[in-house]
Amino acid sequence: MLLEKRRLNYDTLEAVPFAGALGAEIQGVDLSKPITKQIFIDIKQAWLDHQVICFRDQDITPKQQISFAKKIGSIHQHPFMVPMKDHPEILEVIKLENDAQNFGNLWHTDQSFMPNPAKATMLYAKEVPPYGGDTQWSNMYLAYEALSPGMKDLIADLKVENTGNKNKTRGGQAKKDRYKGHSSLKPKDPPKGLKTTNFHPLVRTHPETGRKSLYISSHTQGIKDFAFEEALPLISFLRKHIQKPEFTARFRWGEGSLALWDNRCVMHYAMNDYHGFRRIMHRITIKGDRPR
Ligand SMILES: O=C(O)CCC(=O)C(=O)O
Ligand SMILES: [Fe+2]
Repeated sequence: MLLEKRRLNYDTLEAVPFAGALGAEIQGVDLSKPITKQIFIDIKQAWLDHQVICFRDQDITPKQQISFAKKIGSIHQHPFMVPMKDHPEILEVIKLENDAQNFGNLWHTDQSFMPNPAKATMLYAKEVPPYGGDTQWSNMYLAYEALSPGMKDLIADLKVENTGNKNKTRGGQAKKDRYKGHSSLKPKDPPKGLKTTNFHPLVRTHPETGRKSLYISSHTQGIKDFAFEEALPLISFLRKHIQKPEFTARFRWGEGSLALWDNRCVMHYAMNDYHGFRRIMHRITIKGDRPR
């Protein structure tokens, strides 16, 4: 696998990659200070270049986080989860000492079951465990490019069926039941009439970079015009393929770390390996377009 040489220097900041596949730590930016036009241009470009950007030791208020997020796009509200009372734009992702489950413990891309899935997710660490609780991402440009020409041809025009609830590949369990007994994740019924199963291209083209990537996640439960038994082996193969370590990066959080990832070209996975400790994150998702 040949990785592209990545850009490290921008006019107002530096990007220090933390893995070969994707991900860079941004140095030289204080998010509690006004973000000038040029700083934002550089942040945006570094994000598109590295797919995931992380900032360390930031001290920002919920209002500052919201206004930073709004520079990327308008805020996306989670259809199944109850947001923060005082800041409905923010979802608190919490795992307490005695919770068994965490949120996002599957390879997925946010809201890929919606007609317009979230384009970006911003996670800001308020409290982190002394060890564990890392987030992993996988680069879907690389995962696509690594496929054989035959497989690329085979999947070129396929549409995946993504669902946010009662996924057939995971035993059909409802989200509400999955999070039952979890003291800190607050699922709610989605708004009436909301369609939470949608079809999207399995190979999508990024609207800003023009690059092709795979779009497959834990929400995928079928392929358009395929029988379930026919689709399952292909879905299973691709799910395994996207987890190849060479496509991935892993971030060790500190209090005050902030990560911004591009849901259009990366999958992510929240590690559940810190039992007995608490982890509290402030999460904002940004609205996206319909994948093409
Ligand atoms: O907590 C994390 O590391 C990520 C959780 C997740 O999947 C998300 O916030 O979308
Ligand atoms: Fe997620």
